[in-house]
Amino acid sequence: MAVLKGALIGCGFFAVNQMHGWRDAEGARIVAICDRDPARLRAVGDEFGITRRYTSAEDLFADGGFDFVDIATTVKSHRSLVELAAHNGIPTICQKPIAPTMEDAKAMVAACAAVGVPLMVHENFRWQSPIRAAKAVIDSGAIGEVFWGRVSFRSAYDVYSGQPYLATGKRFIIEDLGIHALDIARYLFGDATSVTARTRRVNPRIVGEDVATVLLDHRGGITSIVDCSYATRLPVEAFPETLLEVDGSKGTLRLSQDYRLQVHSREGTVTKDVAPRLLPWASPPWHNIQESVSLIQQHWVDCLRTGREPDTSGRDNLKTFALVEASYRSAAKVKTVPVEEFF
Ligand code: NAD
Ligand code: 89V
Repeated sequence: MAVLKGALIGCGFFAVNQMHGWRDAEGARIVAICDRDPARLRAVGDEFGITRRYTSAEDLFADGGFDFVDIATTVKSHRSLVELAAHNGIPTICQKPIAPTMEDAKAMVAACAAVGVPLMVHENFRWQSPIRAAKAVIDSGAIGEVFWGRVSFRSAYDVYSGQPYLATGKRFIIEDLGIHALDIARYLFGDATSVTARTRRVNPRIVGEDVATVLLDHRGGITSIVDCSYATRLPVEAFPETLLEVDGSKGTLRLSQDYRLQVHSREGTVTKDVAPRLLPWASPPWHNIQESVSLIQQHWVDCLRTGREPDTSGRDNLKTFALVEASYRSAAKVKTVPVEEFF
């Protein structure tokens, strides 16, 4: 099968991971890059040996010569770039969060559906190997029928130095990080029907909320808690680990710091090291996220080749984004919000 050719738009902080992931991917390679900032364009082009370089996405699409586009810009530009890709009939990956509003997100999904091009949101946290190891335990039935869960991300890591825009937005932790944890909750416990959330800003130097606690009611009757914080000073910094607690009718599962997966069931208690691989280009503590970038990008290639809908398609991701919107509405109104309000 011919190798798929990709173009990447947005050569910033995170795109470097995506470029490494594409270099490792089987069946795809990046042939063109675009960034409106010439310095960033040059840095990524030189590092990865890409000679086709554009400062305008319109010029990139006009020249064409690629089978898919990977949009790695920040959220404000997502809708216009995805619509541009749809207009050009190009299968598209878009970084999370899909959009600033549900209205934009739905318009993007509709634009791609109207012309029949696949859209995948780069929602990579569910692709982290420790999370997948936990999912495999749940699916094996070892802990019985799940009735309660917790997805937790608590840290005091300085995310603002690498991603300064995170300190300036009205919305912060739910939109940027909680979105991953909410997606993991859907992945493990099924779709949610209502949301009760509380938020708070602890760091006075940022604009948005840096602490959020969300209670979710899931369709199958599971209750879960998603909690995230960038104001939590722990004896051992946990960034960027997502920790899990899952209770079932026959046992329990705990994914704790340092990637320890403990499964307690009638057969006894087993603790396993489920640390992610350290890819040659990765650097701890980011290697967990970096590995998931490679995995989700390979998933995209495999889906594109077989005509399968990606697990985190735009259509699927509307259900995760609705939880983000519902969390903000719930926190603002101090009441429980049905997720159906967003559909
Ligand atoms: P960044 O600001 O460092 O990089 C964005 C780049 O896009 C910049 O170089 C900017 O010049 C370029 N750009 C913006 N609009 C453009 C346009 N219309 N045309 C061409 N270039 C344009 O941001 P970042 O930290 O790399 O984040 C990018 C995206 O990745 C965000 O959506 C963020 O939420 C997401 N992200 C995801 C993860 C993850 O684990 N999935 C981690 C970090 C960031
Ligand atoms: O995933 C993200 O978007 C990142 C980080 C993991 C640092 O929060 O902003």
